[in-house]
Amino acid sequence: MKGDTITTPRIETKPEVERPRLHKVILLNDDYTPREFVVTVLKAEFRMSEEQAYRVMMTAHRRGSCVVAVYTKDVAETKATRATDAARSKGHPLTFTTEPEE
Ligand code: TYC
Repeated sequence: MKGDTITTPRIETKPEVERPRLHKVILLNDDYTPREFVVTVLKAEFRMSEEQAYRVMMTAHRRGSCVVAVYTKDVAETKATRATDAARSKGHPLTFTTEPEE
């Protein structure tokens, strides 16, 4: 009918939770771990292809470090520890660290 206006109540809602910050897994260069071993660990622990793993390894080799992937904090820490432990168990100093994304 004329003059009948249907209005929707406007309720302002504020998001109460924020997305958890993601954490980077970072590959560090060293002078001793064989390149092929770095590639093997990247493929096994981070499910990378040979080509991806080779590129990431070479970036760390040339620049000193390379971001491998980002995950939630727990997953990033677990993967970095597993990958570093895999290297230690073969006597290599290869190290993965984590850091929060901005
Ligand atoms: N720098 C190593 C070498 O010349 C290879 C290497 C690459 C090691 C990347 C670690 O994160 C790394 N044998």
